[in-house]
Amino acid sequence: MHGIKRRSSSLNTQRIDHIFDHPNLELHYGDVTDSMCLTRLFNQIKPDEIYNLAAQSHVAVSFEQPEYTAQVDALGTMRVLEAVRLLDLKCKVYQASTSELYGGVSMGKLNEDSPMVPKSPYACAKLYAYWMVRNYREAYNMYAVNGILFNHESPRRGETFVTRKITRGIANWLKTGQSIRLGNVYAVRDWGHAKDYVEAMWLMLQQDTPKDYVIATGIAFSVKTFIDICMHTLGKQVEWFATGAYVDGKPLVRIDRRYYRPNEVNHLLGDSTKARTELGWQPKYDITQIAEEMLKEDIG
Ligand code: F7E
Repeated sequence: MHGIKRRSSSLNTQRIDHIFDHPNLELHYGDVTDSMCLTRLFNQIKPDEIYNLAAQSHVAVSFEQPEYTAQVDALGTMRVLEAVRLLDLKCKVYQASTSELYGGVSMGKLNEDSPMVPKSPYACAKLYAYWMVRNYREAYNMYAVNGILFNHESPRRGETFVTRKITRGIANWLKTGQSIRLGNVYAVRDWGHAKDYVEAMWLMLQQDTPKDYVIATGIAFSVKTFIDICMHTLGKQVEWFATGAYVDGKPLVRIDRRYYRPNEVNHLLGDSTKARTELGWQPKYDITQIAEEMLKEDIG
């Protein structure tokens, strides 16, 4: 197995440290903004499967860095597809697409045919990538698929995404009493476990025909409810007010407008019937198990 990592002045491989020395893993420096490097690496490796998970993946940050987000998330995907096409590789390509494409305009369950109304520079860039994958599949008969994944979490989730911010924040609150500053706690997401979703990615590349699939649990909760679930697993009740939340009379959450987004995606709920029927996929983890696992890791 080969991986591509970006050069950084500080170490950035913490999340793969446990497999860093695995004899079957080879890491290469590279970047999806560098097409020559991609072409050279693909030509050298001759991969059977490519998983393009490279992205500026933070929705809020994409409003601050729209051009960079487009370079990586939109044009980066095009560079991957073009490199495969120009080298005439017979490899399969998985594209990390996203529920953000839907924009949260519908309160219903979203499937592969639901309208896409992107509401952030991140979602706009990912929509371009989504269509390029479909176009390369049709125009060049390439095995390229979009996995339209809803939010997926685990103890390895980046610290600035809301679930991890909450589980780390609770661990810190237990130690120091310092509250967690959050934005819109009424936003609703369909949260699954990254382990289940990675299995779905792999399944998508093991089929006879390349197709796009929604991967979701089919159950959605607000950020506020995620906090309630976390505290419930610790045997505590949360009291909510307009300005935040209290536990045992001590502030746990403070609402901070700095974490509101210029355009919010309020509600995302997925329907993964197609993946369940055609891939035989189904999630093994529910939200409580996800919260428990993340808290256990962060509280230690
Ligand atoms: O926010 C709200 C925030 O940043 C979830 C990425 O993996 O999933 C992820 O995108 C919700 C939003 O994830 C804070 O406004 C409130 O409504 O954890 P998140 P996301 O934006 O849904 C999709 C599928 C992707 O493709 C993305 O790459 O929580 N929220 N307060 C907050 N969010 C953050 N980050 N921080 C807060 O303080």
